[in-house]
Amino acid sequence: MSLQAPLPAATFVYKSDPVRGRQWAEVFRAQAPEIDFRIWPDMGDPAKVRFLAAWEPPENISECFPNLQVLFSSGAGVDQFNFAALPPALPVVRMVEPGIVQGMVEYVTRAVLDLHRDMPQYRRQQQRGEWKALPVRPASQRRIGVLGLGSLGQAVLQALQGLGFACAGWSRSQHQMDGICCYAGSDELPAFLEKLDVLVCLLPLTDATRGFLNADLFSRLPVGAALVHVGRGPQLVTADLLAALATGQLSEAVLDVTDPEPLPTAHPLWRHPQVQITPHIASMTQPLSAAAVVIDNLHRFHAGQPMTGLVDRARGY
Ligand code: NDP
Ligand code: OXD
Repeated sequence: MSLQAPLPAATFVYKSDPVRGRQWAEVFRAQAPEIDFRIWPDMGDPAKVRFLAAWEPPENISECFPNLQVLFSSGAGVDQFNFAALPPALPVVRMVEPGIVQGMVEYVTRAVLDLHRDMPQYRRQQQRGEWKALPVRPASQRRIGVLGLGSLGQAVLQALQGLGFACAGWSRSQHQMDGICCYAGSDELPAFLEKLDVLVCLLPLTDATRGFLNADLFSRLPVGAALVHVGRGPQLVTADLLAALATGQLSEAVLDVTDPEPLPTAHPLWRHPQVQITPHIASMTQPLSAAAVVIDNLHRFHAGQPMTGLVDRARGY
């Protein structure tokens, strides 16, 4: 039960997966009963809708909801929003919640351990019926770098550091993390890349990161490095990845995101022996923890405090 003062009465519309929406509704009923929580297309009187949580908002958002005060993304990313179509002053909030963080930590940790313990080679050896041991390298000698030191990148690095890996991170602005080498900006990118065995991408998709994982970047990694891509498909230049795998510049790629999604059945990535593909499932918003975070943000909004995950629309994330 919430000990906070009740929120002002308002309508909140949820426009995303309705099954998960019903779990959000339960949390709102328990923690914010003063909010009229509705699942799209049920929106009641559109003039009363003050808050919208959506993966894809309606195109004519201002006409649909003339009095909207906050747009929440139902996921961590906001690249699916057409910012140009949103009222300029409308606050946009991305999803920062413990469930999505835990899912990403699990996915990336599994991928890094799989690469670290040479599982792709052993799977190929098994197909050939080949019994051959490879040297076991201690985690402390395996260098893992994460692009993006946001809510997900930092949690992933902390988990990998806990397993004993040598960890580094790169972001736009300078960060400090205990025991982790933090690099910032394009000037420090080459120094970050040149020491890595595994590169993990957890950048948001913006104009600055579209096509970021390309031949030039791959050439700055040590020969034989591996890629784990969990950001967004359009950040990766697929032809450059295939070329880097062909020359041995990259040894393996684990891709949870592709361009396009779904990846067409005939696409060469599906059958590439050094590529693992999952269908954009690295992490998912967990309804119960997400709804609680959004209710907390409604309290912050009404108290004039900064909301968790508020997007800087000029930066695009
Ligand atoms: P955050 O907004 O919290 O963090 C983004 C990080 O990226 C920040 O550290 C930021 O730097 C850095 N960054 C952004 N642009 C640049 C740039 N041009 N150059 C260098 N660094 C940059 O995001 P989250 O950690 O919450 O999420 C990251 C992304 O993960 C999401 O946007 C989404 O695309 C993806 N994702 C994928 C999922 C999946 O299932 N595959 C699930 C959830 C998310 P700074 O700190 O300096 O601002
Ligand atoms: C997200 C995602 O951004 O699932 O939440 O990719």
